[in-house]
Amino acid sequence: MQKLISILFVAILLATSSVFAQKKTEVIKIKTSAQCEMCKTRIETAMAYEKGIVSSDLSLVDKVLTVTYKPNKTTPDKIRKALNAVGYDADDTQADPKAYAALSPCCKKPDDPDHISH
Ligand SMILES: [Cu+2]
Repeated sequence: MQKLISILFVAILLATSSVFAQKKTEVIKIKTSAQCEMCKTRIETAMAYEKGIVSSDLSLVDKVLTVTYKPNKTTPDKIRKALNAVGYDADDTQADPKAYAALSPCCKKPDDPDHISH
């Protein structure tokens, strides 16, 4: 009986450690169509609510979003789709037209006639 308990104990330990091993994170960089500080807040807030995303940071210098995520919970494709859903292009994927139309003029792309700079 004692032996059985210790075998079970080891099995549980192994199971838990494999769960921890899966918590490893990965980092991707996504080129976005973000323009300003408002975009940065909007994007980083949206990312904070996305499943599997640990953290995100948008650089307004090169408009690149750096995302730390759990590869067992989400994928780069899902992250790009989440960006599209709030109105931004992400690498080669296009912004959702309705979400883009709802953006403030300063957040629209510079080549858009609706774009107004701050
Ligand atoms: Cu903006």
